Amino acid sequence: MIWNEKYETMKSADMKKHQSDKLVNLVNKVYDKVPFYREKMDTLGIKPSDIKSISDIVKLPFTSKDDMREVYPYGLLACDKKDIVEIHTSSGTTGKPVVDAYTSNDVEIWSEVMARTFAMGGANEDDVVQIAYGYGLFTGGLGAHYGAKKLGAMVIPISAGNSKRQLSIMRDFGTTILACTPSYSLYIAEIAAEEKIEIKGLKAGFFGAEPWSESMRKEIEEKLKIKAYDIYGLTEIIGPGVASECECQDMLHINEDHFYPEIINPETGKVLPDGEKGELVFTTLTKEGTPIIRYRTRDITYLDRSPCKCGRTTVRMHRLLGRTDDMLIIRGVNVFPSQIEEVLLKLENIEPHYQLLVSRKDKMDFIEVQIEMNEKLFSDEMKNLSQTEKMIEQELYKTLNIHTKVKLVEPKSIPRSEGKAKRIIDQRQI
Ligand code: DLL
Repeated sequence: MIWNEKYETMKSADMKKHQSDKLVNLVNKVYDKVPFYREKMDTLGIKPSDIKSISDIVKLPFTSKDDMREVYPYGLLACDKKDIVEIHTSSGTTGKPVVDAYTSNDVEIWSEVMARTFAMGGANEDDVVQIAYGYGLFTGGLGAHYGAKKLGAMVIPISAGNSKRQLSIMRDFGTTILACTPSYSLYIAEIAAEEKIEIKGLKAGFFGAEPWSESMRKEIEEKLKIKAYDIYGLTEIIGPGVASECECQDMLHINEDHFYPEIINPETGKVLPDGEKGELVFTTLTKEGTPIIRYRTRDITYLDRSPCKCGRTTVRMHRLLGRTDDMLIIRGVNVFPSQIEEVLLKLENIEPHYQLLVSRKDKMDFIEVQIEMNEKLFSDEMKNLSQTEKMIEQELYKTLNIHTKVKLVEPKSIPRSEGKAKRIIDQRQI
């Protein structure tokens, strides 16, 4: 089912007109109401009247995470504080958090784009949606909550954690849809196997908030016997609901009537043509509380405007290929953790639980890839572990072109996560 036929199947020329109208309004509004944007535009010598259509967006300045932190907490408000009905923030583990402030209309938009997300994966009002993303300042829990409610489904707002309870609630209430991070869905599957609980009746899962590979999707689909959909979003823009996969499960449709995407070269800031990989940039066309102009996400992907079999016409993005700040440079070679995951999860007798330990010795960088064996490999004393480790090192070399050290570790020895998984331990700064 297409939730919003009008916008999700809009002709390209009509979408451009819609985006142009919204952009002109937005620029006038922020110039008037947000000193931060007015100063940035004045520095570049740009007036709101210079922006006449969506193609003029390239004249506008970028906004970075640091910009947002500098004006914490209320510096980006484009409306009266009394009109804000809810706030969310990023975790703030690497500095001051960034703030997303929503008017009631913004919450309505958020519900709408998340309802589209669930509908894209075949969910409807008959479904029972278990939301195991964290509730609170993190946008995952409440974003999914608003969308599932708007869809008319029954919501189980269980939040993240307490995995045994997740399973009993799932069984007792007949959950059909699971929403959580991909790593947490595997943890739930693992607890089910341990407790010998058969997961029945789930049909789909909506997973995002952290990187995951195609191999991880296969693993989740097999273990939970569901269809697993990739959903993407970020606090600065609205939370989840920015882009998501349809039944084709190959690319993510961007809700471009609300969030205008561009791909830029991260070094030069120049806009790249469709199909070329670069940094994803978003402008919120309709947000009232904290609208953002040309936000540099640091996420790497490319755009595709070819028609999708599902009938939607919205521009699509490839699932994330990495982040500009997640990229490890090891002895001059760029390495993305997702490339490592893709290789590991295709191998037999290992679990989808791994960690990358990055260290520096004598001015040389090294990666140690720690990955769990499954019970079979662990108990099979005839196998020579170091041979298996060498084999995995060779497989990784074929993809990465650098040597890594692989260490097979005992089953269940790598920490599990209920929210975003922490895959990289970088000891180079210590
Ligand atoms: O993670 C919002 C969200 C919640 C998305 C639930 C999907 C589901 P933040 O905490 O601000 O917001 O983190 C945003 O997470 O810039 C990406 O680097 C990463 N990310 C989000 N979705 C995906 C995904 C939420 N599907 C940052 N695949 C983003 C890979 C993702 N990375």
